[in-house]
Amino acid sequence: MVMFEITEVHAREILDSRGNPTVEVEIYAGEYMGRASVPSGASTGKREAVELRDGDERFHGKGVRKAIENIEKKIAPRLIGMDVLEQRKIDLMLIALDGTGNKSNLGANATLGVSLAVARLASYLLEMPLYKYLGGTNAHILPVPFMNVINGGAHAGNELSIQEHMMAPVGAKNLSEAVRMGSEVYHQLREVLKKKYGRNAINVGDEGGFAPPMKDIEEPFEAITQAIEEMGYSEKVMIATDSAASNFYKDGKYIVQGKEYTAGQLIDVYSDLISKYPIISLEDPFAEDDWDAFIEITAKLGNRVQIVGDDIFVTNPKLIKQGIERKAANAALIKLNQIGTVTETIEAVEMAHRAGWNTMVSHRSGETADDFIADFAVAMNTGQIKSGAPCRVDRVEKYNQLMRIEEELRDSADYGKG
Ligand code: 2PG
Ligand code: MG
Repeated sequence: MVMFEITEVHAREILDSRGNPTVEVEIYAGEYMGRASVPSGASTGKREAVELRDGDERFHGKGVRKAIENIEKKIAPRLIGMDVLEQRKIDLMLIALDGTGNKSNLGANATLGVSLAVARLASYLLEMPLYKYLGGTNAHILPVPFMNVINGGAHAGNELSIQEHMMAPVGAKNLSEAVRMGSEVYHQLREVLKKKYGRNAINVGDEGGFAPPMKDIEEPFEAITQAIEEMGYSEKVMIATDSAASNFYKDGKYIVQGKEYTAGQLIDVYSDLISKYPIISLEDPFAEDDWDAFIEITAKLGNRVQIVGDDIFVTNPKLIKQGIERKAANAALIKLNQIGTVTETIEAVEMAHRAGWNTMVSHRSGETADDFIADFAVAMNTGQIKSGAPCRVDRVEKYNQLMRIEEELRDSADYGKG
């Protein structure tokens, strides 16, 4: 049997797309090295695995020296000598060494950095593309890119309550055509916004989408629909949202654009939006603890649109299982750093797929140039990915990697869920 022993582990502090420190890890097997870095969210679910921050005077408390020390002093001695090809064994070792259930001991930023770098090193050693190493011979579906073109909520300095207004070129014939359509609509949208709201409307938010000074819940949908129509893509490019509703939930009420709603009233608002605009997917339409509202919207609208759980499930197989049993959604958002290892993330995806749920692999609002999620989405045949607008290197590098993969797979690739 082939075996590649881990010989050296190194971690350092680098900056993410928001200029905050994050963890980068390098793992060696002899002269070969696998490198990975860890993203970071702004609208985080409270049950996410813990991101360890130093809390001292450096970087406004956001330093990650503790996580790095955990990698070099606690994880490395266990990792050195292990076989790089034993991803699951390594991840189980990380989980056991942490011992907490939410990675609060070692930090999910420490465990994930290691877990990702191990996978990448293994794929180099086997001279295999990462998507094929992780997904096997059937990894062939290029995901529909859900591009966040109007930013709000915690990702922008504007008044919009809904965090993400995305477009999804579902009718493209392949991924590279989807990326082209996405870019074309994005630039058309820039013109639409400039004309209607002036030059300050074309500043961008954390995920590369525009952050215009809009006041009404419908304005972003109107502008995106107009840009899609002007490009002639009405039948091909659809709209999706991530409300990240935990951020506008207070004392049992939802405060959207300054108005208060009960969960029932907010369902009516969503229902109205999906009948007016080509919306196909609603992520986190309600707060992470409001399971009843998730269950109700899934029963009422789940046959018309995809209901995606992000903060409510936090890529945790146990919570996804509950969601399936209680019919609280029909899709799960998948973020590696919410759970902290590659193995647990694979379990989360498989659990969702077995129940007939959709999955969407996701970036975080704080990203690095690391394009791991592109390969991961193909490996898992999720059919959907969100990586922000077709703008800013931290966002487009994932879409660019998907185009490279599509080129490599050629005729054996499929686009979307078919
Ligand atoms: C989300 C993510 C990514 P954040 O809510 O889905 O878009 O945002 O990384 O800030 O949690
Ligand atoms: Mg979300």
